[in-house]
Amino acid sequence: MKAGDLIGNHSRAWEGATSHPFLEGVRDGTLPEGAFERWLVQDRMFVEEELGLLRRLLPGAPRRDQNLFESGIAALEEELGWFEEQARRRNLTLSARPERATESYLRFLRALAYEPYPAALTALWAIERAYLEAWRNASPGACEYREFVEHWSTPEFAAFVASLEEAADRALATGEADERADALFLEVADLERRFWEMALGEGRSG
Ligand code: MP5
Repeated sequence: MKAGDLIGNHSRAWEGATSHPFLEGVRDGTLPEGAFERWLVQDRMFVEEELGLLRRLLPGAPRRDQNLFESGIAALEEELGWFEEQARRRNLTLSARPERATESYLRFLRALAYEPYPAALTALWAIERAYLEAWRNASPGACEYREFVEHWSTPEFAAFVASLEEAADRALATGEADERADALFLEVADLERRFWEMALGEGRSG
């Protein structure tokens, strides 16, 4: 199996992850009040946990993939600083509680390090590819959100996602982890959709 096949094999689930009223709101500037800020605060928690995941996966990765993890870690560290700066500019407090959809995603990220490497890498690729497509779908974005659309639309980010896909394809080549990779891909698609729903204020906890 190739990682990219998963998108066509699960096109409805993928559509749910990458096209959403939240993204239409970003594009048209019609988001309900508070939705973008909620997404921002919750997504910073996601990025912090994702950084932990990359650090945990790095030592067990094949030598030829280690560079990819190192550049991913550096990019995520920079991104965390960027999120914090964005929050500061908007006077948002970063100490909020994780929403239910965020909790589910954080739990998923923590468990990924225990999955077979090819399946974990496929999930990581799906996570990044989802944001690449989702934010492209919001392009060019209303002016107050444009910086975010651009952040996940750069050629560098697209190249990183393509490198993850190549690495996932190499890792999947034995076929041994295909079933697990397929299941994790579907989980990512569902978690992504739920994250957008949460940002719009649906399915919130407490
Ligand atoms: C990403 C993200 C992309 N920031 N948040 C969610 C919910 N899914 C995917 O990850 P990155 O590392 O910020 O590009």
